Amino acid sequence: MTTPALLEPEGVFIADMTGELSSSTGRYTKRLSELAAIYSDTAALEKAIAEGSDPVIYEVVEYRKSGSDIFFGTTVMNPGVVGEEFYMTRGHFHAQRDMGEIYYTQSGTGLLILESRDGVTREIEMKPGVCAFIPPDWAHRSVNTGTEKLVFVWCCNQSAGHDYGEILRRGMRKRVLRRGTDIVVVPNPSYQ
Ligand code: PAN
Ligand code: ZN
Repeated sequence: MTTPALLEPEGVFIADMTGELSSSTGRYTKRLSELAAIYSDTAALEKAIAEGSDPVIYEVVEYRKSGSDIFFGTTVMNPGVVGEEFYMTRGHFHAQRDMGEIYYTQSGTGLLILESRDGVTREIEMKPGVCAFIPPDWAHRSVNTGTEKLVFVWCCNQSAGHDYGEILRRGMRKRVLRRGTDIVVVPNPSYQ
């Protein structure tokens, strides 16, 4: 057996309010128009886009080194709603069903919604200092319920992969809505 080459250790500074990494290897941005399928209020979504604003909902910045088992990065979510529904990520299961993840919130507030394949749902509050443990085989979606950016650091195995298909097709069982000044978690009426 050959010994793998040693990788160089590195301290990466993560700016708590912007999620920017002092050293990063990739990034992507998701705008509202790319996420149309996940919001229930199609009229509100079309109106926002027709009015010329196709806001950035979130940005993901990653630090990934070939030859390592783990990698990490940040997700930076803007505040806002589509109709009553707070800005959220697509949500996914990991393609590798035995691989979990952690989400450590650096700034802002939100809700991490999770569900198992057989329909158990959970919510974990996201706020600075909370490290959410996402066990293997729980679908996970983050929702910015605050008025500031929600910045969290995630870390998982590079092989974990994303399985978006199931959540895109049928949605998640719970939705997180703004009702006046309240944040409410309600069953998803269009869940199939
Ligand atoms: C995160 C997510 C990131 C964006 O890095 O990929 O927050 O969410 P979606 O991928 O659901 O759009 C993660 O959970 N990686 O496994
Ligand atoms: Zn994940």
